[in-house]
Amino acid sequence: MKITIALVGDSQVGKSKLLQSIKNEEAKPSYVPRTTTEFTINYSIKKGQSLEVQFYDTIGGYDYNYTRPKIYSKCKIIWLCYSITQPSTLSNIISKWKPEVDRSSSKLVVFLVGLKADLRKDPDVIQNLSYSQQEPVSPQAGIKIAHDLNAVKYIECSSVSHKGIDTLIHQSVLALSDDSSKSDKKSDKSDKGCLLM
Ligand SMILES: Nc1nc2c(ncn2[C@@H]2O[C@H](COP(=O)(O)OP(=O)(O)O)[C@@H](O)[C@H]2O)c(=O)[nH]1
Ligand SMILES: [Mg+2]
Repeated sequence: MKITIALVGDSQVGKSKLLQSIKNEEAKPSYVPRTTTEFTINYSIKKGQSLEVQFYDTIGGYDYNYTRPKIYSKCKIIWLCYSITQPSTLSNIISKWKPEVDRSSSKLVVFLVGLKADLRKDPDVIQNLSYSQQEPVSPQAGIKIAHDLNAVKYIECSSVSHKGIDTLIHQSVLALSDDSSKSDKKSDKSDKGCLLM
């Protein structure tokens, strides 16, 4: 079985860097891929059982409005990505990205992914946001929006500390694997599907 995942969200939220981390590439300091990229990894879900996970990066700009839906149509899972350091990127998930994904297909499994979690307590980030009476997005706000959007899970991660990334992939694989019906029933009872790293 192959699992296909597209990353969607505003520019600069950290989609490409997340994929770089997954690829385990030591990125050169200023290197960020400019084009839509795609790659596959073999993910080991448990001993003796691995499957292929294919990732599609997307570009948030207006110029790519026509190409993104073509990518969604190849995928089973969408990671709706926003930056915890920029509340407007979460608002745009609601106003722009989720509707765009929904127009493409109603069958996609959607995760809400909070990126740059390492910067939530960063003094510079907090100060810059305070100038416009804002603050970094709280876990509770992320959980609520994920719930409102009918996302399968809310997961936070950092491409710098690598926290949360394995959980994000693991939960995505679980959501489509044979065990998913069992584990979903379990998590429905316990935590409404939100995982915070
Ligand atoms: N501190 C921190 N910076 C990040 C993280 N992810 C991305 N960045 C930085 O945010 C900027 C935008 O990242 P990029 O992956 O190009 O965003 P994209 O436009 O969504 O693909 C780059 O300067 C990255 O180095 C993260 O998890 N933590
Ligand atoms: Mg990018």
